[in-house]
Amino acid sequence: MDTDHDGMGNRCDNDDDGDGFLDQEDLCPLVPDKQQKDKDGDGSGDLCDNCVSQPNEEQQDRDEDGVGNACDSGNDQDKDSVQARKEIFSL
Ligand SMILES: [Ca+2]
Ligand SMILES: [Ca+2]
Ligand SMILES: [Ca+2]
Ligand SMILES: [Ca+2]
Repeated sequence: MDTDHDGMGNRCDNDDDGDGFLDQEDLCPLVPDKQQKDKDGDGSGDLCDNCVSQPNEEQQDRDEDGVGNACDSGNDQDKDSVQARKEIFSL
């Protein structure tokens, strides 16, 4: 893996995404994110936070649909990333 293609593999590159923020202080170590915005202040940057407006430090996502448990209605059973409530409305 060499996310930023700078010739240094992620294992020895201390800035994996090449955005100028070292991994340790980068809110999204694998997403180039020069803004480093973290609206909910949970330590995950907006660009990689699976619940941008809900503080969820763990970023847990039980059903792996890309929507964190903290803001997941839990109804995306077909895993197409559209929550069931919206899918019902769109029928
Ligand atoms: Ca970085
Ligand atoms: Ca956040
Ligand atoms: Ca969050
Ligand atoms: Ca989820």
